[in-house]
Amino acid sequence: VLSESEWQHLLKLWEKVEVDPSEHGKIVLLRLFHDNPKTLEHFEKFKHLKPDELKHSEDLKKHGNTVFTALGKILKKKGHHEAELKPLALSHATKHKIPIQFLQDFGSAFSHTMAEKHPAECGADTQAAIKKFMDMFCHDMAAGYKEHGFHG
Ligand code: HE6
Repeated sequence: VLSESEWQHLLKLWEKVEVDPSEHGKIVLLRLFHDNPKTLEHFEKFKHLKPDELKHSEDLKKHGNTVFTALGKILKKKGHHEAELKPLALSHATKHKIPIQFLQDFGSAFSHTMAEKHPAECGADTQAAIKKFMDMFCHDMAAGYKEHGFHG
């Protein structure tokens, strides 16, 4: 459970993200694909691209926007995100089949990217809040996965 001050740190950071969600999303996804190349294999539309094509893909920016818009909606619920998480757990468990470990890897890529791009908004307390938020996200996604019989 995050404290009110931890949520405030996250919402303040998110104001920076929202200036350009597609660019933030793209950078985090590129970092994820680099750190764990197995994550890329799940994307039919990206897995055949060469590294240079991936880096400049408009489609990847579009997907970055999709992912970060969803993440922002969840964040703004400050823990009361059941309705937002439900469809995500369903699609990532049954359609995309994404192991929870990959969601954790996404969390690391997200956290590292924020620290790099927004050092002023990413002090130790904000970093700790990001970790708590992503742990909560992964925990709740895992619970949703189980309901669909996926033990990723
Ligand atoms: Fe995924 N995703 N995703 N995802 N996703 C999404 C929101 C995916 C994610 C982590 C998605 C993924 C593989 C996500 C995906 C499609 C993630 C939305 C809103 C949509 C969509 O509606 O299209 C997180 C943290 C959030 C918020 C992997 C790997 C990871 C780690 C697809 C292959 C695939 C797809 O469309 O094919």
